[in-house]
Amino acid sequence: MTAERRWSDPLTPGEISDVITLVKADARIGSRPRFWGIAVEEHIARSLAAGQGRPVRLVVMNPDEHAAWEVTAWTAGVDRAASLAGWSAVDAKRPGVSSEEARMIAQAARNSPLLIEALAKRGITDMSLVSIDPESITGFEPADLAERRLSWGTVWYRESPDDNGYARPVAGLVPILDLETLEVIRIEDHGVIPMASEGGNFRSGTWGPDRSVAPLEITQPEGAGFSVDGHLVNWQNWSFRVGFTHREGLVLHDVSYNDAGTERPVLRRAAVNEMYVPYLDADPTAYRKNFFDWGEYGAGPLTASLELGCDCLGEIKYFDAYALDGMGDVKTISNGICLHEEDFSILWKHVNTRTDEADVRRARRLVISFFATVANYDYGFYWSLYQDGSIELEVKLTGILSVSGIADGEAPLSGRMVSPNVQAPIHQHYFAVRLDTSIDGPLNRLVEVHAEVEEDEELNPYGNAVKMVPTLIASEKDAGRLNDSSRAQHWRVESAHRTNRFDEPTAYRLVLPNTTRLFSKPGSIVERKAPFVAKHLWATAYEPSERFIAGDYPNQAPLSAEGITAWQEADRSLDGAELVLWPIVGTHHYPRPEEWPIMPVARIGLRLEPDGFFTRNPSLDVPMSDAACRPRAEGHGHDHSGHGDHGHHDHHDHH
Ligand SMILES: [Cu+2]
Repeated sequence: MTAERRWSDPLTPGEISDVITLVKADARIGSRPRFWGIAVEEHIARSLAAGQGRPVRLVVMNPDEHAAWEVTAWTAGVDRAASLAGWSAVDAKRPGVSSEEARMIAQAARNSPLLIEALAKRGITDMSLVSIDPESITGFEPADLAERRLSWGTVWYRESPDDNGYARPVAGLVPILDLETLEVIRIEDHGVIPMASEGGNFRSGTWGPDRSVAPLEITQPEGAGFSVDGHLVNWQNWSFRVGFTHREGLVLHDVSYNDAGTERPVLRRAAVNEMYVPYLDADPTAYRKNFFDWGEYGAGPLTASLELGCDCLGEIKYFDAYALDGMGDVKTISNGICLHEEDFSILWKHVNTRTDEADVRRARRLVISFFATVANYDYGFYWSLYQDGSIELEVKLTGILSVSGIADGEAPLSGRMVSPNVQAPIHQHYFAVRLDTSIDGPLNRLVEVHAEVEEDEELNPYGNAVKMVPTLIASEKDAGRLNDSSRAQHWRVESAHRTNRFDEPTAYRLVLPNTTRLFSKPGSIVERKAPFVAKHLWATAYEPSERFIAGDYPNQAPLSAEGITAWQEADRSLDGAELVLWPIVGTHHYPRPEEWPIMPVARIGLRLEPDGFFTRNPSLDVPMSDAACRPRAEGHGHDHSGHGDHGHHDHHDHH
């Protein structure tokens, strides 16, 4: 039996199509409308009863009129039929680009005499082996075209239809594309460079026979340890609700821990809010590569179906995902979200050497994940809940490097050779996470903590005394923070309501990895596009209209004008506020030849750990599981401990 639809549940195919049918009946959208980004208005929906119709907003474009509207509407529910509520014009340049729009402009480009002629100069005449990826152009619009809805193209060649589509970049060629009229406006040709001579396939057998690998099976003889009711998940003491949006993909709502019978909220909402991927290379086919992958495309429709290739092992619950495509149809992503448990090595352990007794507990985590395929790159987003009360987000970066052609005998200035005539530019990936915290209730405080020596000699006679210095981040003007792991720096999110037995506010600790900065020149377009990457943590007081860190419509947006740096100017109090944290987790990617032709997974993420939230170690009740430690008959396979990720086969399979 399925639970009744709750406000935070993903939109259903019926809800989406009912609303789109109403929008399509309106004459102003013209004969070839395009759609983008339907989403529930969560701040209104929050107060609705289960099963009621929900308020949504979406964008519809009329490319013939260079017009776009944000439409508000209600989905059908037990209390109402679907209805439209309002239309408000938005700048037609600014809505995100759908995969359908991308396919249309790519086909138009393949038919363009301008492109056919430029490719003929390079000996390419079979246009069916050419692919063009329209890339967002924000900040790099040619001055004479600035009012048009634009894109620029990266051009790729395959030697056969099943060749790696991203192994042979067509160097020096940059088509400027109009997404509305579907025309190649002009082509920049920076000169012919020899095409990559070596292929980039990664199928089994391409570069030699497969190695032999012993079977490794995960068995859960009594089934999964979690329960799912609709979109509500319960596992050990944790519970949360699964959401899914066009912009963010997977969303976790109402993450809560049952502490000996008391439900204690931790997060009201958690999602990866935006990605920014700037390329730091002046090559003519690379310098415009700076993507807001969520705001300019959208995680929802880019979500990969795990039916196409399964990532998870063990007893798995899949959730299908639904997205609105660019033509107004519902795109079903079967098995878009994966929920499963993983063994995670040791939870805690001690050997009493006086008695030769060992106490050890095996750790387990509940993982909910999805993968988004963004053209060449594949990004996995894995949220894990642990038995010790901690929460982790791990981002897995894999797929194919976005490369450029390079002339014979040249060395890349801002990149690395990965194949003959192919260089991979230096670039970065910033993941802007949004955490609506609710540590023991809605009102929280943010405190930054770092280590310092005690300077008072009376208090520190031996010179070794170190104290942890807390600083309240009292208002938004102080709430753009840099990480500094050399000072043991971290943040504490404290309850404004509840204290522990030591009279401290109950709290969770936010730990960010040693992350990166942009390195580019001040005032450069890459910097002005995304001012939020200048800090590692931002905090705001909850405001429903402040949804996305780079603003509602970052595509072709004015630089630096919208998003979190603009919101901070309100300087609202954070001292006992409905706190929203925006950690920026960034990785500087200096490519390696070993990441070609496909990248082994690279990982980055963040951790939330209980910090005075519980009275003591909350995992003392985890029972011993001795079965895992029994020696195998062959005598060589005690325990493959030390790694916990059974989600991937790479480099774990032969110990
Ligand atoms: Cu990368």
